[in-house]
Order: sequence, then C-alpha cells, then structure tokens
Amino acid sequence: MSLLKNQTYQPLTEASALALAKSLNILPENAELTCTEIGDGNLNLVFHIIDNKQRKGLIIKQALPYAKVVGESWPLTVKRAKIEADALKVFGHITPDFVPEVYYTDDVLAITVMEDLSHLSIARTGFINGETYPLISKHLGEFLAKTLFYTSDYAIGPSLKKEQVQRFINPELCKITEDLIFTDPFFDAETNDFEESLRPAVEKLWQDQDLKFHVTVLKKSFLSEAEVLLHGDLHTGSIFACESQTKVIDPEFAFYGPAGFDIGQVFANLAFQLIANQEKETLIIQHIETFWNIFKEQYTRLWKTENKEEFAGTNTFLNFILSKYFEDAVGFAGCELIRRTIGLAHVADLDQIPNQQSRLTAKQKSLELGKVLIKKRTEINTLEKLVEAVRNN
Ligand code: SR1
Ligand code: MG
Repeated sequence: MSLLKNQTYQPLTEASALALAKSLNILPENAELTCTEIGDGNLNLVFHIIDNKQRKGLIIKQALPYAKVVGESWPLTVKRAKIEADALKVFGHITPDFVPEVYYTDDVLAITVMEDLSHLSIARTGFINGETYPLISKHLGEFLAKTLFYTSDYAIGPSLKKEQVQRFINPELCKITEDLIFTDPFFDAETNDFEESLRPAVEKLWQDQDLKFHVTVLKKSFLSEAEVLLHGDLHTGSIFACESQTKVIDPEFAFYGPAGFDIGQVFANLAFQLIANQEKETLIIQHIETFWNIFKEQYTRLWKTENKEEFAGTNTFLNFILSKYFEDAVGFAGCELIRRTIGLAHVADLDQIPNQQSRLTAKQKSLELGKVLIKKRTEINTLEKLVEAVRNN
C-alpha cells in the first residue's frame, strides 16, 4: 500500500515519487532505485524510476492541476488521471500487447503507476530520426480494430455501452479538442501559433466559408456521436515503438465519440512524415495502406464472428459502417493537419525542418492537404483516393 495514500493532492517531486515507488513493493526489495522526471508532454509530470542493479523500472505519471504547455493560467482538474488509467485498463483487457500494464492508481494524487517502456522510443521522434518501424501500422490497425469494435454497441450491447459512456464522460479534455482542433485554427484565436510568413495562407483559410461549414459538421459529429471508446489523442507522440513492438500510451482524452476520430489522427500523423520529407513517400504510403487494410480485415472478422446486434449481420451494413468510419477519418485527419500546423501544440515533424523555405513549403502543403481532406471527404471514399490525395500534395 502506498505511503502517500489518503493525502491531499500535491505535485510529486523526484524524492516523493521515489518514496512512493519503494512503498509499492513492485520492484525487488534490495533494488537500488533512482528517479528522474522525464515528462515532455503538454499536461503531466512523468517520473522514471529505475533499479540500477537489474535495469528494471516503472513509470509514475501524475496529472497537474493546469495545462503544462501554457502554465498555471490554464487550470484543469486532475480527474483526467482516472479517465486515463481506466482507459488503459479497458484497452489492456481488450488488447494487452499494445498498451502498458497498470500496476497501481491513486485518484486523489492523480497518479498512475505503470510498466516502464524505456526500451522503446516515442514514434514521432523515432520517425524524425529515420526509424521505419516496419510493424507499427499493422499493430495500430489491429489495436484500433479491437478497441473500436469491443467498446461499441455491436460487441457489448447497448446497456453496458451506456454505462461505459457515463464512466468516460470527459468534458474538460473534450473541450480542449473542441477548441483546439475544431474551432480556434479557423479564426483569429489567441491560442493560434504560426510563423508570420504563413499569414497569407492562414488568412485565406479563415475566409473559407465552405471549409468552416465542413469543419462544423465534423465538430458536430465529435460532440454528439458516442460510437466507441476513443483514445482521443492518438498522434505519434502517444505511441512508443521499436522494430517489433508498439505500445499506445496517454489516453487521458478518452471518451465515447466517433470511431473515425482515432483513425483520422493516425492517418494525419503518418502524413506529417511524408509532408516533411518527400523521400519517405513509399514508406509512409505503405504504412497508411497497411494500417487501413489491417483495420478493415480485423474489424470485419470481429464483426462477422462477435456481433450482438440483431440486424447487423449483413455485408451491406458492415460496408456502411466501414465507409462511414473512413469518411469521418478523412475529415478528422484534415482537421488534425491544420491544427498541428497553425494552432496550439505543433508537431516536431514540421517545426524541426531546419531550412526556413522548406519548412514554410511543408506547412503550406499540410494546410492544403487538410483543406482537401475536410471538404472532399465524401469523394475521397477509398484508400486509393486517400493515397492519391496525400501523394499529390
Ligand atoms: C492543452 S493540451 C494541447 C494538446 O496536447 C495534447 O497532446 C492534445 O493533443 C492537446 O490538444
Ligand atoms: Mg498526451
């Protein structure tokens, strides 16, 4: 049992995180533990505890009562820690290979103690440094086929599903996404962040009424369609990987929403790699194709063998669902491309392009592809057409 149990909330320090780790008895009694704060995300503290003798460790993640990316002027409750731990447990139950194991949680301190994944790297950083991650797209296709099927009405039935919808009500973090992905980038909002040379392209985007209409339709879907338990922030910074393993982390944005949202985040975050570096075209197109093909194959298998819905047993309805998820995903991918280019919380794939002109060109391409995917999502209704759109940009 934790030494810190039942205390009031306080941010951990390296010393108190170490004391907590020792008290949990997860690592051997004679371990020589050291602790380092390694959090580089936008919201939380992350402590890496390592046993120097056996090189085994664990991670303690703690939610801060504000958004770290902005500072204490942006308060947030720490309830998201429970949402994240609960989502990790649900996903871990469905597909243990692709998520870290949760060892311990404390809702008051807003902490989750989990498996150490330091033998893997953050996929975004790895891709930028030239890693190819041959299995990442297969693993992500499998992960989403299982999580998006097994959390839906079709697998768990409408009563249990409604209980899960209630358990994962997550208004604060949904509001962040509603503002930062679907609203702020499309007008002159204070949260936006872009270099001045991009202003003409950005102002053109702000004046595009047709684009704003389509974004509002996608926002409506995000606000109101409780289809499945989403990860909610499935970009390549939320994925640890190596040649053979893939682990999805950080589901603090989890809630019941439209399935296409997670799929679209994967499409967009793979596309950033191609936009940043045309030499990676073959690799990234292969990843996009594998990801969707595996998703479709595995989802279809689950649908045909485990579907509980009385009238869903037809290919016509399965095809309707897959087409809907694909169309939504294309639109949501467009929103993610635009938001990570000119809104709050950019991606290093684009920001770290050293040459100013190449960086500007890449960002313009990202905005253009984003617009096309949002406005033409009903026409881009096959994998081939999506690949063509991504390639032609
Ligand atoms: C204020 S949080 C900014 C962003 O960081 C997270 O990773 C989400 O993508 C969020 O939109
Ligand atoms: Mg995150």
